[in-house]
Formats: sequence, structure tokens, C-alpha cells
Amino acid sequence: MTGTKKLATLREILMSLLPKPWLVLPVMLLVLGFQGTPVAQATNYGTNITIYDGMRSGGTGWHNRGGEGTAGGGEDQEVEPNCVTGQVWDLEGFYLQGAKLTMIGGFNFKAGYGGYESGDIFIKTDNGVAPKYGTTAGGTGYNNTVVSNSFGYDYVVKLIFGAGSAADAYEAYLIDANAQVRTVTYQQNGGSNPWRYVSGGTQIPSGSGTPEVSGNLSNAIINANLNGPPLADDGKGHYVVTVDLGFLPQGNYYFHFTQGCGNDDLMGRGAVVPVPASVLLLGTGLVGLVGLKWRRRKAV
Ligand SMILES: [Ca+2]
Ligand SMILES: [Ca+2]
Ligand SMILES: [Ca+2]
Repeated sequence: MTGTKKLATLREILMSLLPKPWLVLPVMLLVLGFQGTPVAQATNYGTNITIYDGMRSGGTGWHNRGGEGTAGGGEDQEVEPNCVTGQVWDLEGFYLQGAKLTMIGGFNFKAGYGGYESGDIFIKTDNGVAPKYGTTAGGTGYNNTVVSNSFGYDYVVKLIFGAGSAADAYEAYLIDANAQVRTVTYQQNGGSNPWRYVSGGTQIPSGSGTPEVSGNLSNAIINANLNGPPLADDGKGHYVVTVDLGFLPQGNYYFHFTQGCGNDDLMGRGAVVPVPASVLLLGTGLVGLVGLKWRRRKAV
């Protein structure tokens, strides 16, 4: 069979499918589904969901505003008060696209910096009660020590970055107040607690995956993939990590992240919207239908 013949045959199959009345509704739903659901692309980080973390490093710029609710997030180009500053610690924001959560920072999530490693992503169901930010939970023992999860988080995504070129991974756990978490190294950064999951809770099998981890990207590349205001032009590169939160029930959540020293932390709040299973099923069904027709044609 020649290439031209193949193309003609595929077109014939598609044409023969379309006029059938019983196909009109599924095809319309498929088209509407894809229009209504922005299927996440690896390079589209989505909407900035960063909220004020309760600490600001001074100044009156938009990035130091004391509240949430306007575009831009509240943490771009700042680290927490009295912390060693600079891009190597800076976390710019949380972004959400469907069920894909992205973190952008000058901080190198995979390699860490100065021996301080990335923490894990803590998640709380948004039931009208915010998680307890940092020092307000417990108030003691924040010197890289193990404490109970008194911060209110319901889930944690444990980030496992492989050394060098080794593979990266993540695991999700359902946690409660009995789970053990680790506090940041510097006591004065207790407002960034907690930084890492230690033990307890129940692993969620469907929550395991491979994060998308970028190298050092320019501001231009980052900004081209944001739905909304660009990051402040710091003239320095950024690192990006994306995880799929498709294991979460659809709904609203808080998100938290910091690194081992706690020099900067991120809080986020947004709606996780998994790609509807009906859309996936319709897509699979249509592909299957074409395949069936194809096999029938070949058998003739
Ligand atoms: Ca802050
Ligand atoms: Ca920055
Ligand atoms: Ca920051």
C-alpha cells in the first residue's frame, strides 16, 4: 500500500464516520470538552495562585504587599525578613494549570544551594480554614527537628530529586496531625515551617510520578508561558518544577513549599481541576472507533 493510498483511505474512513447521526453528539462533546478544558502543556504554567505568606522583607513594592487577591502573587523578587537574599534563595511563585502545579524560583530545586535542599509540597484542603503558617503552629522546635504536623496539612507531595543526571520522582501521602515533618534549619525562619515530610500517613498509589524539572531558563521563556503578569525582570535565570496533582479530589486547596534553610517560602491557593475522565473516555472511544474501521478496511 502506498503512502498516498494510506492517506486517501484514512480520509475515506473519517468521512464515512462523520455523517452518522449517532456520532454527532460525541464529536460535539469532544470538541467542546477540549475547548472548555485547557489541556495542560508542559510549557504552560497556568495561573499565578501565590498568596501572601505572612512575612515580607520590607519595602512597599507590589511584591511586598500584605494581602492576596490581585494579580502577580506576593513573593516575586523577595526572600523572607533578615534572610540571606539573592536569586539563589528566591522562590517566585506557585502556578496552577488544571491539576498541574508548578513552582518557579531562582532557587535550583533539583541541585539545591549551599547544601540546602528543596523541601516537599504540603497541601491542605481549602475548607475555609487556612493552614497555620510557620511559627504559629507549635512555636518551638524549629531547628531542623522532627515535629508533628500541627500545621493542618492534609497531603504532602514528597519530592525526590536524583543526584546529577539520576531520575527524579515524587510520591504523595495522605497525612494528619500524627504525621511527622521537619522544621527549617534556622529558628528565625520558623515562619517558613514545615519544609520536609518525614513519616506517617498513608501513601496514595496514584500520586506517584515523575516531575517535570527544567534547567536554567531565561525570564523571556518563563514569561511567555504564564497566564498573566510577567515576573519581575531580575535579569537572572529561573528553575521550574511541575507535578501532577490528579490524585486529589477536584476542589480548592492551599499549597506550601520552602527549602531546608527556610530563607524563602511560598503559599498558594487555588482550584485543582483534573481533566474530566469523560473527555479522556470520549477521546479513547473515537480513536478506538477509527482503529476498528481501519482494521475492517484492511481485512477486505
Ligand atoms: Ca514572604
Ligand atoms: Ca527572583
Ligand atoms: Ca520570593
